[in-house]
Amino acid sequence: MKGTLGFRRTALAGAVLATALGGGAFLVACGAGGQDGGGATAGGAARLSVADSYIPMPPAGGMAAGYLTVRNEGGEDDELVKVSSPGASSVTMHRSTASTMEQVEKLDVPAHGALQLARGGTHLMIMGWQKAPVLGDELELDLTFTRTGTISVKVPVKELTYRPGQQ
Ligand SMILES: [Cu+2]
Repeated sequence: MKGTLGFRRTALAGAVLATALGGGAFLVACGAGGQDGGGATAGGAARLSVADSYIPMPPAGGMAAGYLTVRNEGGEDDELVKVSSPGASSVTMHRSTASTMEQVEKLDVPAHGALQLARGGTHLMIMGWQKAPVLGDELELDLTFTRTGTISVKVPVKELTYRPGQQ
């Protein structure tokens, strides 16, 4: 009798434990799914995404600036080494200094950090538009990174005074 009761308790405890473990495994699976399948390399390779991209409407026939943020959620640095566009003959990377701006060959995208191209700082210079841009147009930019390869984004042409986060 005593032995049988003891066995039942053990079996019950086992069933509870199995349920708890099952729930835990389910949560882990959900977490991995939210990372776009990148869970296996978490903390390893660079994982890039582009946000807040825009081009302030340039004066007629003039050169345009391009701004965007490249986030790196991975554990490895990357660097932007080339930008091109099927809709413009020249896209270069510029860094603003106190009085002028200079072209740069590459821009760092630090691990667990971001590369920010913003007004008054680093930016893209877009020249030779195939078709004069109008508000609401989107220009494809192909961003090439040392490790990640090329990411293509459609960048909207906004009014001259536009800033991300306001409409
Ligand atoms: Cu410039």
